[in-house]
Amino acid sequence: MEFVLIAIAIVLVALVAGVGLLVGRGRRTTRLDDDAASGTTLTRPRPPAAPPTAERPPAGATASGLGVAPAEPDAVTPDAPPEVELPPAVAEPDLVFETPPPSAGRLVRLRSRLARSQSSLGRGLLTVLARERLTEDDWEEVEETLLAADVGVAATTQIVDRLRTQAMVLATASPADLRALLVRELTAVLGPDLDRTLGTDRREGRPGVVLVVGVNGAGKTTTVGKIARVLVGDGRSVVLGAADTFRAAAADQLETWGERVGVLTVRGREGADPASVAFEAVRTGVEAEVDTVVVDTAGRLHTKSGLMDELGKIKRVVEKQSPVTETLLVLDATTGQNGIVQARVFTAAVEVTGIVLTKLDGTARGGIVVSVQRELGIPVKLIGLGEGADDLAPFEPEVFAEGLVGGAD
Ligand SMILES: Nc1nc2c(ncn2[C@@H]2O[C@H](COP(=O)(O)OP(=O)(O)OP(=O)(O)O)[C@@H](O)[C@H]2O)c(=O)[nH]1
Ligand SMILES: [Mg+2]
Repeated sequence: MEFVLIAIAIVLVALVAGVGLLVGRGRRTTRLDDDAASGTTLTRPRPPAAPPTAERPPAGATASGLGVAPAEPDAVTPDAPPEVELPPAVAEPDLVFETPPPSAGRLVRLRSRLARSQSSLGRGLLTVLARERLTEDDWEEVEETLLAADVGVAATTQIVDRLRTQAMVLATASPADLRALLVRELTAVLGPDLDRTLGTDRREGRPGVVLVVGVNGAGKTTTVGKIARVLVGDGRSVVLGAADTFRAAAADQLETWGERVGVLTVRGREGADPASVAFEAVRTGVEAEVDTVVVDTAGRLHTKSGLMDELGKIKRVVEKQSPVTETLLVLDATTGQNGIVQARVFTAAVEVTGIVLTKLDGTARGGIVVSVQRELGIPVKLIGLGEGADDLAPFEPEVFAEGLVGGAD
């Protein structure tokens, strides 16, 4: 009897040890792609239904053919959370990516999304200006309409002054002429001569680097995803950097955008140093010789000095690899003047070269474009006109003014 019990115990111990070994091996293989040195991971777009793969490529092989060698498995920290599996080294022939439309002409297509501004600003102004003899009260109404649309005091004064000098013309103008006149005056305050070229081109044999900054929820990640699509649509090659390591979901969100158009995302573990992720992203872009690396950042509203430190560090570290060619500040148009106050914190921290105004589809205050540009002295380069993947357009003053006034579609 005793012998039987001992035999059962031995069998049980052997079984437990065997299961333990298997579990251990399983875990080890899923972490093979974890680059413990930098805390970053390279993920290659793959179809959603792709079978999981935890195989390490043969020695000397590179992840996704981009010249980025995965780290040695021995260097993995035991407590590291499981990372995304390494994609197969060979290209998958069945990958189907979306082909976004090119950026040219997007604003013409999207300008009807300015409907909310159009009904309060454009129609309001046209109705008043069409009156037979304009009284002081009428001019005051014009002024109030412009101010209510966030056009700002200086630009409102300019528009009203210029319209008043043309009162004789207005008295006899046809509706079409009136519309044209209003479009012209609005265009004039939108800075038609500002350089709005997006700095995305390769420079001195290195990729262009676009850094995207802004407060919580302004639309940074969405904008980075949409910019990737604009660039892909225009025939450029792109790498994305998920330097928002504050939440894991932020990197997932960005990666999903990249996957749809076949763009690679470099990401870090939650809590990793944002500057090191940005550095890795740009290094990957340099090695792969892509046209542009676009880096998303976290939107925490830091204390001013914290923000300066973090963004400044990201820029400095990135520029060890390649110069930052564009720093875009994303502002939510629905926050109005408040957004301008927030913007000043960022412009003090980094040299912002362009503004992206998002959610213009959700506000009646389209005139915010005018005040943002005037108060910050930085051109609006892109505008967001919806949650759809291709609802981001290069900013064109005249087309925008036409959208505000309406009646052209
Ligand atoms: N209607 C509309 N919604 C937009 C636009 N751009 C972004 N959004 C929405 O705004 C929300 C926030 O966007 P995110 O891109 O996650 O913002 P974020 O700045 O990255 O946010 P954090 O990472 O939390 O700082 C999402 O629901 C977007 O779909 C736009 O142009 N129009
Ligand atoms: Mg984000």
